[in-house]
Amino acid sequence: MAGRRGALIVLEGADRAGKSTQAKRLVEVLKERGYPAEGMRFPERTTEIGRLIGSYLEKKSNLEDHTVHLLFSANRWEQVPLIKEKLRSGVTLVVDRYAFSGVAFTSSKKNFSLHWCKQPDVGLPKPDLVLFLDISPEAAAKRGDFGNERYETSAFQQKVHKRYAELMEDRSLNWKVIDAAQTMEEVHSAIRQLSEDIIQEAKDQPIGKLWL
Ligand code: 2DT
Ligand code: MG
Repeated sequence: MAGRRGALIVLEGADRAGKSTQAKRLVEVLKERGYPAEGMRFPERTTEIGRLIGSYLEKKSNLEDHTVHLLFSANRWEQVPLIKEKLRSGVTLVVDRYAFSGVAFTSSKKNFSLHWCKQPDVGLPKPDLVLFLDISPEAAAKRGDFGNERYETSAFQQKVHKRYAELMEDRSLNWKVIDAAQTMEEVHSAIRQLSEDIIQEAKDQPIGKLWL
């Protein structure tokens, strides 16, 4: 029916929680079940801003901490016209990281408040569902070593986990915590069910604004 929009579904969580694998699988299965769906990820490293971020994460360049925070946010804003267009055309978007990663990571640095970190992303399209793939640092470590990118240390990841917990206290967002220590199939079926439910709920509602 005309006018029915797709849902904005975000996956968040620590490294090794399985976000990218689950995002990909969710898109495939939604499509099989007849829901138009596409994946998206942040940072989106292929744009000009994304290349600056990629080089920073790979430690090929250094950027001042506020500056890189704003670049991550700008990297989302530059996709907003596309996000709105897709949702309005009925496509459900499954997004691997969003503003919550932005806030959780930067606010884990010294002298950054949660409040300051949220501001650049205020007004972004609001996710209809935020799936937090929760895994203990110990269980994550069993899945293999961290990589060599910036932020990939267990000390930093533990701070990030605490910041996510603070963000999840915000009841104006539809957070769902998934135990990511379950098998891949169990995690998948949990998020598929929640996603199918939210697609039904969101389809007749306007797109919301984040943190407004
Ligand atoms: P991936 O490993 O998922 O590519 O993430 N990050 C991400 C931020 O610091 N701010 C942000 O706004 C976003 C979206 C999390 C690369 C790293 O970038 C961090 C891990
Ligand atoms: Mg990574």
